[in-house]
Amino acid sequence: MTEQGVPTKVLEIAEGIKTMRIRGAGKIARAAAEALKIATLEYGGPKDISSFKKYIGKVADLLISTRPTAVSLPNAVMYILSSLHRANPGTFDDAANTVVFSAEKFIDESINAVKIISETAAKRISENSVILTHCHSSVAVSAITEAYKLGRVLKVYSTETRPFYQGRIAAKQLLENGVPVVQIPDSAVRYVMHEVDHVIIGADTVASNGAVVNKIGTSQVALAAKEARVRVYVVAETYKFSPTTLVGEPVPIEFREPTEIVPEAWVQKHPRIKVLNPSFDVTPPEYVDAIITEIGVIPPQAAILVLMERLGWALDKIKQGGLTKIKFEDYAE
Ligand code: RUB
Repeated sequence: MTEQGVPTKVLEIAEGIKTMRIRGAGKIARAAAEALKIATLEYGGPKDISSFKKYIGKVADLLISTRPTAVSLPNAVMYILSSLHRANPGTFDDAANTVVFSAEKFIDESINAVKIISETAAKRISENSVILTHCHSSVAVSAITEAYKLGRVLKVYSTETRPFYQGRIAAKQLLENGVPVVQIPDSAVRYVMHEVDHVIIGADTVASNGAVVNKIGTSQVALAAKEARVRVYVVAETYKFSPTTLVGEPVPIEFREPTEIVPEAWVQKHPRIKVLNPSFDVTPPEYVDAIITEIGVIPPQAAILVLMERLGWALDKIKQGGLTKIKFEDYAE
């Protein structure tokens, strides 16, 4: 337990997300839900609802401050806090049970969503397909593996995904699942695209207009696919859809350290050099053939329907003016 009363394990999860030991939008969301559960079980403050809500709001703010782009993170936190808000608990025990229950429910539903998406996506992959994937999306890996088990995947081109090389994680996991993988540099995407049947990628955030925010380079992959008339499928759980984009909030793009791109010594040797390291980019809806979610296969333009169906509670909050600048410490009250 730290001085501020936040359990060490929770701080470790927050640090893990920040330093990308825990990464990928789905994993981040589940880790945040787990952190709220741990924070509740290890709460040592006064056993009244108001103190508990203040504390849990503080933990929520800490968690969502770790990485800005994947909306799965605030959506997971919001899912749990809004259930606390709606339950209107009469005792501390009721409040604590509500948080633990909805954290577990979020994690279970999230894992189940990945399973449903993978089964759905596998049906869209034709026999003997060559697939290209970018970065490491656990949903994309799972969907490709499912299709492979059905005997539909010939091989997978997996990009390195510079500068953090998440593509190596995708390649490793696919290989472990028996899928033949060819690792390529990001710059070889257009070179191989004529051989590719389907591009399958994950998402960090889907905006209300259907634009997909994913690892840097995704929009170039989609551009090359469109030129070659190759279908682009985005596999994404519904908690990756962003309610705040509906009221015009842009999706914040994370910029990471220059040293991920060039070594410190090189920067020191060339002090006038500037390095730009955006971690995500935006693929417009026209470059996406379908978004495969746990509630079905939709055209990106139908993102608004997903928001209404799955995140209606968040939209209500937005209408009341409460969610555009999320500050959970106030929201939990
Ligand atoms: C990971 C990334 C992934 C999405 C989806 O970025 O862009 O494609 O998060 O992943 P980072 P998943 O490595 O910077 O977190 O399907 O696992 O949720």
